[in-house]
Amino acid sequence: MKTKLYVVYGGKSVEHDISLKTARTVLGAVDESKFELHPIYIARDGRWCAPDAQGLAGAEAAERLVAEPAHDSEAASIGDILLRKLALPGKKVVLPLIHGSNGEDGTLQGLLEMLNVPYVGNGVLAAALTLDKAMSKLTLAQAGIRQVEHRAVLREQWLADERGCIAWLEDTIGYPCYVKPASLGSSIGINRCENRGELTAGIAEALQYDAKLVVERELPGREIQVAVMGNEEPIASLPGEFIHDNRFFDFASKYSDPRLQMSIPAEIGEALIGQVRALALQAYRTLGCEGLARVDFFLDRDGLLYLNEINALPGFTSASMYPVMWEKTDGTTYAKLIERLIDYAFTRHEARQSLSYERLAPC
Ligand code: G1L
Repeated sequence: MKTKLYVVYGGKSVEHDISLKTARTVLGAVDESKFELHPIYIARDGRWCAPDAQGLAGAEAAERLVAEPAHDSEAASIGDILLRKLALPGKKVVLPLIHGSNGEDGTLQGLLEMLNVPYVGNGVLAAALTLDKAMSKLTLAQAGIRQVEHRAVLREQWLADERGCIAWLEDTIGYPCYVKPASLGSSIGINRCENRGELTAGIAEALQYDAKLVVERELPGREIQVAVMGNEEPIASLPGEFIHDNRFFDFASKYSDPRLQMSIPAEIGEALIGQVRALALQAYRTLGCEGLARVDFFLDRDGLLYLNEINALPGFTSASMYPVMWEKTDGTTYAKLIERLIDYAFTRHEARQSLSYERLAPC
């Protein structure tokens, strides 16, 4: 019997369109002789839609849901849809392809835990931690992992004392720096600032996306990334590097700029390759990641590695760094990668089932 694969995509997020594109690619790639596809679309207004688009192939069904979101019963709640869908008999797994509040910040994972359904990717704690750059940096610092100098700023703090905030950031971080909303994945709301005017404008912009932001000192150097997957014994890919002339690229160019070249393995020498893979695994374990994550580093001119961030929701089209790194590391194709991630979802779920919820007699 085929495994039912519930792909949740869209979402009340500025990354809605990226999620759609990702879902299209995923649904078009999975082997339909092994999986029965069930798209679940979350519209921009947060409503959930999952009519039975029977007879349509996965990617087509996904398109139909986007084009006619009202197709579903009027006000289907998340709980209604999940309960109705997930009550179907048979082996099932959820693939959450969404970003942001009410999606991959741990809330959807919590709902799925309570429903006792296996799902791909990180659990509640790691999803919540990795979605908040300030919290993940704190946790990684505690583990002694080298990171770029940074400060977190809360909206209340900014509104109460703009001048004080600026003075503090100039003292501790300086220019050039980057301002980033604490919780977004792609380059949305991120700005490079070279002076007080740009920093003030950058903070105002980032605060439109999140009530918390981080300001990071710029570190001149190379950007190295490692793909990690697995649960208790995660494995790390060969490192990859983005080769680009301008150091920082905006949202549009990040997703479409053909000048952006990937180099895998990154040409950094055997010793650094070993170091960066080990560090990626250490960071993954520190944040309690499960399933997958992409770990991003800076390599400075002295050959020192700095952790930049852990992305538990990496770009995931067939041309994205994460899948391509695996392909170059061990030949795993895009479709096979999805199957491997689904296998990790099942093994984690099984391991959870064997936990004891009774007090055991001491042995
Ligand atoms: F399902 C996986 F593998 F866990 C997974 C889930 C989500 C991989 C990659 C992503 N990425 C995204 O959802 C996205 C942030 C690229 C779309 Cl919004």
